[in-house]
Amino acid sequence: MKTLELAAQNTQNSNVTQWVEEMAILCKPDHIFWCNGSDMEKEELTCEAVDKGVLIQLNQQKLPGCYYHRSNPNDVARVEQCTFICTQTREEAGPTNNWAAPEEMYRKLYGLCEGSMQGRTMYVIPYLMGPIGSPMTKVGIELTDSIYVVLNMRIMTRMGNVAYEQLGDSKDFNRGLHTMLDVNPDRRYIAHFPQDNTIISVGSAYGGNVLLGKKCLALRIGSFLGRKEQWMAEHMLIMGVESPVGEKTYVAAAFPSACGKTNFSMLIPPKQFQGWKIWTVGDDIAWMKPGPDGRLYAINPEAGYFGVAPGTNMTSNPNAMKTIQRDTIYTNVALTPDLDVWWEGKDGPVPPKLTDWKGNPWTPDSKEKAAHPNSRFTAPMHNNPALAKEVDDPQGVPISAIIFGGRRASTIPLIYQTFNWIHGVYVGATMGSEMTAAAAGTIGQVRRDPMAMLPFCGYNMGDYFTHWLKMRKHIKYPPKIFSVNWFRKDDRGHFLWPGFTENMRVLKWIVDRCHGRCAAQETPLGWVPKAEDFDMEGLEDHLSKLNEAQEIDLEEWKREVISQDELFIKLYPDLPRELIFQRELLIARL
Ligand code: OXD
Ligand code: MN
Repeated sequence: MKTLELAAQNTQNSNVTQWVEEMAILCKPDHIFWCNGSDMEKEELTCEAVDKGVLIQLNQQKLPGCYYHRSNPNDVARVEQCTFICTQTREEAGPTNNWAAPEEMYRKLYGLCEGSMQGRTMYVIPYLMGPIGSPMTKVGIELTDSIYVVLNMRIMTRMGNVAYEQLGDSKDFNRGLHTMLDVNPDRRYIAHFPQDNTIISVGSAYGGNVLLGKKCLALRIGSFLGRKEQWMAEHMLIMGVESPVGEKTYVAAAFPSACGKTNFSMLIPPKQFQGWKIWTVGDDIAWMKPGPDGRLYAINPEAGYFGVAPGTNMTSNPNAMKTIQRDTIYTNVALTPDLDVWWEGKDGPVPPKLTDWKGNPWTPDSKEKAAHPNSRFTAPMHNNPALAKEVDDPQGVPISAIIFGGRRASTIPLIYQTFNWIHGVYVGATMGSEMTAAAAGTIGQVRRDPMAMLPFCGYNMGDYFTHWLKMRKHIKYPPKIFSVNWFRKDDRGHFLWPGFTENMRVLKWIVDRCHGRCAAQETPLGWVPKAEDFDMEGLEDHLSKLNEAQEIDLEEWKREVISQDELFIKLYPDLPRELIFQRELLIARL
């Protein structure tokens, strides 16, 4: 490390410079590169990444400003088994997290980091999670030896000197250290030290494990800080629903990874909904805090989308297709001979020849998928034609409805409204979903994923439920809470609801309920739409399927309640009694 490079820093904040110096002494990089977030810097780093073979320049006529990256095939998803919450006690992390004692984990990881950046550059990435100047925004600094991480962080966050400006001379910033080592799964750890506001990630280069602002800071550390500071960090999209008369209603929705949050947040209403418009505030994460007017306000801490490519097309998400036409980094998709991108479920015919995500020749006869099922695009939110202008508003948007939804082939109806906040917390807490490719694991198996936060809650899940219950006291006008399931199937395995654009019909009912514009029918689960209030104009052929999608099968529900036991028993010592009572009430209603 050269003194000269420490002098080239862009901040006078000695809390930052001292920590960077300490980490540089540990990791021993050949160079330190202080990112400032400028366009010139982006160009310089992109050229370097191309020269080094980290990025491939895509066809610039078709995809201006777009690049391609192939990850190590052993490193393609989040690895929950390597993710640790290192609180002082095991109880604070709770039974749903891997726990290690902080001292022990620091020792192990600093050991692995020792000299890990020799022959490499350490990039210092200052970034903001949240709009500039927002009291909810947090500052993070990530040190990494991956140029791919720098270029992705530049899209996913407000990155550069702007973060030093917000930080001033404070020491209140997240310290993130990332080093790839030799990208070996045996030496892969994503460790969080919530009490120190610190993250250390080693041995991976996959987005969710290494873009430390996203899952690590905005959710795991964020949820921990949220409990301490009376706010909520949630795995939720945020959207604005504008009616034909210009009324705007803001909705947040939690679905597990790869269950369509990005698609839903960018929805284009069907033609029968003339004058309705959806505005995207965020597609993955919401930070929510009670405002002075008694409502719950949300910001999207991110500045880009790290979306799943397969299945993205002009039907599922036209706005995403437009968003990723330029200035996008693609990871692990397939390539056409003219350096365009392709993935399973993209529009148009399957190309006769491709190079697959591993770099091998691929034809439609090939047995394996051309794009990895968890291949991704990283795209700036400002490319989204439906981007809400409020996205940079420091005070955020007031949330009227919260939606919980999983991927469930049976049991869970298309839509119902919970009776009240506590009941809503119970429904969110007992959410289940079939597993997807976003995390390494058994695809298709149903697992309980409370509030879609199972892999992202930075402390004891039982205490997290208590935090949700307590927040009610601070929100005078709480959002109404709904449950949705776009994925229910009939006996022959066909989806009962067409989904995508048609989800607008469900959303409109939710908005009408928020404004008290329609009554609803009471069921054992909650309130469901009356036929006359649920707009099926143009979709009349689907009426019988809608009824099937709304069916409440008491036998299935008894099994559902019994299967919740697994989670409840696991969390029992810290489970708020209110949730146990809610379960009793549901059983009684059933
Ligand atoms: C994501 C995830 O990448 O949830 O957003 O895995
Ligand atoms: Mn996510």
